[in-house]
Amino acid sequence: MAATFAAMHHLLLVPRLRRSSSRIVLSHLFLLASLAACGDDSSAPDAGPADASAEDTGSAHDGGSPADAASPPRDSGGDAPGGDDAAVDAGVAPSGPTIGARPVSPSSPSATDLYASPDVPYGSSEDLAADGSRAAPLSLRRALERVEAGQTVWLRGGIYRFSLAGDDPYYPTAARSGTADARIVIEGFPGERAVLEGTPSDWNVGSFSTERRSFRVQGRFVTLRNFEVRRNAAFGVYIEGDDVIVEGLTVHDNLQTGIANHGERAIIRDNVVYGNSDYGYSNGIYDNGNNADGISSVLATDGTVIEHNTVYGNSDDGIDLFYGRSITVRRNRVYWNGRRPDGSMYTESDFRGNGQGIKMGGTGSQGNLAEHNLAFENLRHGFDISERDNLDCLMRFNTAWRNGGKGFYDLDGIGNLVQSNIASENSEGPSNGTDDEDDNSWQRSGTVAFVSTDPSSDELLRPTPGGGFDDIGAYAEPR
Ligand SMILES: [Ca+2]
Ligand SMILES: [Ca+2]
Repeated sequence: MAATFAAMHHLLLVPRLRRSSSRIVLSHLFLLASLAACGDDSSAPDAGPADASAEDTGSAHDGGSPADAASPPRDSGGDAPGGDDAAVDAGVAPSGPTIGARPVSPSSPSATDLYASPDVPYGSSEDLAADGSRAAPLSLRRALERVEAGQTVWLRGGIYRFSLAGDDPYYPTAARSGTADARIVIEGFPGERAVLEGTPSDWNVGSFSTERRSFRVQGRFVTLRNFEVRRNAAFGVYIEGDDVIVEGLTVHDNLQTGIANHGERAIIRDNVVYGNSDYGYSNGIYDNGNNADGISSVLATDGTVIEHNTVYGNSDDGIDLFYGRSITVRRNRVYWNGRRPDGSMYTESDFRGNGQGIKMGGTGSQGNLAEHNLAFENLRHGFDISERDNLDCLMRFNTAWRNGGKGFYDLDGIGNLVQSNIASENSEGPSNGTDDEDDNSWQRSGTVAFVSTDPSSDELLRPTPGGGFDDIGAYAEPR
């Protein structure tokens, strides 16, 4: 990690440059990948609040990041930021829990779409002869090479296996771009289960870079919908292009972060992300649990929305916004991070995962918003502004319960605001009691009682009506 650490410290010295250029010139992909891998606290041995010192007095939060205003609920028929609403074609308002992943309605096949089958080997005579119709599907690789703006690639059911070993080392790459009005969609065929599966033993194969060991989305205006990604040797999904939507995916058991976003204005919603872990690996991007988050959005990912995901049992953090700015994190259900996906603890002495539920960013982060999230039973803090110079972060209407650290860990005096949250039964208390806390449960009298503490309940951690707390916390609406 030495080179990465050096790179990190270099970046720490140039936040102003980064702010003036939203896409800082970081052509060195390994660096990007490494940053995504670290995704958090590489600048410090731990998410260590100890070194925190307010060194800036950012302006008070205006009550919501830009992303907040730009992304209404999905009942508008689509909430792609940047005025791309028409491009989101899943027009049915989802049913399901208020907080956490909901079922994502499939889109409708069209005659011009392409079909991919796990039974068609890339470059085979069958693949070369196929026209990509439902009757004559392509290999996934060939479909991704051919797809045009406005087309959907339908993934027929089965397991698509990828490996760097052998004569044709390959993990899937979605390199082609759609447009705002004609996205490229890669979607699991309705009623079937399409699984993209990597090979964990690829973690140390030759000189392949991190992105080569991941399902890589390089194109712009690409949507991934309703399939499964597992057992990649690095990231489950690695987003490099802007304006990407990832929804309805199940992403698990990858050796690095489940969904790692490096693009601007991504929408990451209704995914189930669990069991991603680098524990047992210690080389480069792997650090015995310290680097595999559920979802990360780092560096120049302005305007990204991470909502309605269920994120649990990842070895490092649930959601990590290291370096991220103007990111909205809402209605996510985040638990057991820093623990195994069955909730059991890592008891090994060399385990290094931080285990924060939602980490709101580090040095250079600004204007991030977390609202209506549940974070419970994570190894450490539920919600964390972990490092100095995280400006204008707003955490409101969230609930933290039974986390191993504090409910809310925040730094004072740099424009952050912790408001109208509920914290209950967190091992180290509700918060660290700074001046930027307002009308939270611990600032009221009485004890919070919940309708349900059953993790499978859609009413999990809803305060008992009339109990004095039902106007704050994750289920309350802003007044
Ligand atoms: Ca992390
Ligand atoms: Ca970490």
